[in-house]
Amino acid sequence: MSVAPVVLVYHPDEADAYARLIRVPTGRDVAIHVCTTEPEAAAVIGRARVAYAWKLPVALYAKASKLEWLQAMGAGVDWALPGLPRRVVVTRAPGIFGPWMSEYVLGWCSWVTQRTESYRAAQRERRWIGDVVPGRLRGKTMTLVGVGDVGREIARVARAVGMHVIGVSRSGGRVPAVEHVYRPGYLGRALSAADFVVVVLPLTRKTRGLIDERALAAMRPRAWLLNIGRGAVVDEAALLHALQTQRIAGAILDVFPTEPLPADHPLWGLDNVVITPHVAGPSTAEEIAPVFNDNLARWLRGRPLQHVVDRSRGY
Ligand code: OXD
Repeated sequence: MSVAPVVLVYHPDEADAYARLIRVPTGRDVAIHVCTTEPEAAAVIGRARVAYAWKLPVALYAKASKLEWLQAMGAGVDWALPGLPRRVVVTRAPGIFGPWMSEYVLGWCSWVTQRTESYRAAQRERRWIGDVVPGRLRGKTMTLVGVGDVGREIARVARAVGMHVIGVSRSGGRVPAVEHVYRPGYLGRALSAADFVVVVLPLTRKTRGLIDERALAAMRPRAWLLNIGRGAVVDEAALLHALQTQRIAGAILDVFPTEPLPADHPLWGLDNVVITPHVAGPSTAEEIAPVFNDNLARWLRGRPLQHVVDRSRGY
């Protein structure tokens, strides 16, 4: 009698919701274990051949001797790779986060150009500020540092409102809706053209600290930086300095090297900074389920998985 392969579903808050949406192809069987804590997962990981997880504690890897495939529930996989045995295939969920993040980006860019803060402040004081007029996104330039599946969707939406879009990528290859894609060696040139710089890079050895003092110095003083990728891609001390000295106009920050951002962090106090708590691209069980279910069917049939992370690149 063959034993049903063990699938470990791990999420500290929503493991049940993810597990409930798993669809096993007719005629196949899997044993689904729902875990919300590390001790629960530790009791299963030694038998699990599949992990469907939100930030599976890496301490479990030492016991994961049967693990063959890890499906990440979030956008990034930087948490998953260090220490994970090479034989484990890691898969992502592309296509899910771009629509969320493009609304976030365009929303906050409009917040800047529409001078939302000024009108709201004036309203609180019952003041009619007819001399303050909004700007437009049309004709402004967005530089996307990172043009993977999320960056491409942001480019598409930004183009649709008439923005110029420039990109930076490892290969410098053409991307739809992006007027010019620069290689990292030309980062400064790409940044110097922007009204809005959007950092949407995964965290890898090559991207850590990429937006450093020099990169920030290349930005125009009226430009805004949006970071929705990973906090550590931006040199936080350099950014803080650029913001405090108004070297750049401001920043919209969703991600930070330390999360939650400590309450005494100086970024909280800056008027030209918007802080959101890592919410630009939320994961929902409903959206990730089809990606997982399609791969589960493939895995059960011994077929190649989709959206496999390139371990040498780190994304
Ligand atoms: C992440 C996410 O990977 O928010 O951090 O999805």
